[in-house]
Amino acid sequence: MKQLLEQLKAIVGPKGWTTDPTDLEARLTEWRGVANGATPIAVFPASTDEVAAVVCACADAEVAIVPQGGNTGMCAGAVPDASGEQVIVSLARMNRIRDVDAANFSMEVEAGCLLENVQTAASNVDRFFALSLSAEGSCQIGGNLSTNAGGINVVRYGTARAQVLGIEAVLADGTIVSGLRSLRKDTAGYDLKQLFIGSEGTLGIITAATLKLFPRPAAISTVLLAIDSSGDAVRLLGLLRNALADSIEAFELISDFVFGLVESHIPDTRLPFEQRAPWYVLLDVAIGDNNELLQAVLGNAVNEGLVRDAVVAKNSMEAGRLWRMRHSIAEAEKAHGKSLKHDIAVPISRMEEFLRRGDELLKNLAPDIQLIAFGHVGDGNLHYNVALPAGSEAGVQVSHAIYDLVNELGGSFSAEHGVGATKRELLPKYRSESEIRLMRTLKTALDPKNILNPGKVI
Ligand code: FAD
Ligand code: 2HG
Ligand code: ZN
Repeated sequence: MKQLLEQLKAIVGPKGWTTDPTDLEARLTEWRGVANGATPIAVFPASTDEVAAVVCACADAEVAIVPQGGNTGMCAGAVPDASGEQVIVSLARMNRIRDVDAANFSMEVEAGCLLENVQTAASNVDRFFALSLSAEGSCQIGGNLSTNAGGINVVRYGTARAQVLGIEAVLADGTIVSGLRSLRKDTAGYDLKQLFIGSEGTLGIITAATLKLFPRPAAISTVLLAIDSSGDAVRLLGLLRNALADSIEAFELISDFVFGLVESHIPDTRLPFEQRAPWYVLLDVAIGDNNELLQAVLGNAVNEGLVRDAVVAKNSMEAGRLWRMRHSIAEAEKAHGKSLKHDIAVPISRMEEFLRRGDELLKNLAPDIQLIAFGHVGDGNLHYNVALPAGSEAGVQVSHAIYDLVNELGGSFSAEHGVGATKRELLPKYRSESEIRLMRTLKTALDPKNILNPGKVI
């Protein structure tokens, strides 16, 4: 190991590494403080060639690599294990926007670009990069692609996977695979970029990507709706989709308990309704100046008994206030205390049944539980998190019962955050044997020494 460390330091130069325990601290633990790892070094290569040289050196020494972006992931995928023998490779110094091609609606960026900076670079040439999530000020595009991140705009634009035209990646033997084409159509051979998207650093290290840009959406109206039941949210989604089609940019469901947590833990937050409701939907509609259509559709929803009360933001400041409440949920939940996260998806048509049966199940298993339910119902993806009373031992049983229900309804135990280290044992349980075999075949073919993020996903 000592010899490898000297080699790595030489490859990345004096600004490209740290062994200082204080610098390393935040890199060894997941965002919520779960999973504490150890490492002899974090390296910060400044180019794709340096990443390749680092990987070659680690492969020769058979030492494992943990690729790290902004370390905002929620399943301990970006932190090393406790052995102290895994090297962190951070992409933070590879943060250049290489090229923006406004005419082609595309841009080429390095993996370490913060998501927020990618969005700004697109907006500077009057284009729109569609991925958006609460951690956008600190997560990196490489991390977003490696986790196939979702966020609030999936209902209209799809997940991270759908925002990519090309990928440059370094394989486990140090080979650079350069597929940075900026084409919408390309049927020449296998679509290799998709191997690296969503594979959480286990099949290669993403060093750059060509991203798809969209025209800026029409002026957006932000609306907060108070509703009586989660079932009404699903019916409302159907009604709005029929009437407004693709202009729905975001459709988020949040329980009253969750907004209560935000109001308790995040300064200057308050719901704009006089009377509270059990649930709320936060909606962005790119309606332009067609306010009459929006008013008519909302009026219709009220007449159908799907909406109890509504607030339409009058300006961007009011919209910002509403979205600040939504984007503060994870922070508020963390301040509230420990909770179990269940980042699940079911077909939207089964969401109501999931919530009804989930409620019954929790009442039977752990009556003192607090349900922290919110999320991207427009995509069928809900954060069905639960806080258990201190000392409760029901955690594992509760999680498994929820995942079994999700599975029965044709859903997924991991819809957004990935598998990482914390959900690894769930994969063989909820994926078929043939799928697992194929995943293992791919892993072994691409990483025969198992040095890329071992202990994660598979
Ligand atoms: P990291 O956490 O550093 O890494 C995530 C995984 O990708 C790890 O397995 C790591 O090894 C691997 N990896 C990182 N970079 C590379 C690379 N260049 N090449 C290969 N592998 C790599 N997620 C959502 O999907 N939707 C949300 O709405 C959302 N909201 C969030 C809100 C908050 C407040 C927080 C803290 C997190 C949220 N997340 C959300 C989770 C997280 O932000 C995403 O998973 C994000 O995509 C991770 O990016 P990152 O750069 O922090 O990656
Ligand atoms: C969100 O949608 C994130 O805010 C975080 O995916 C979810 O904290 C969570 O469980
Ligand atoms: Zn989410």
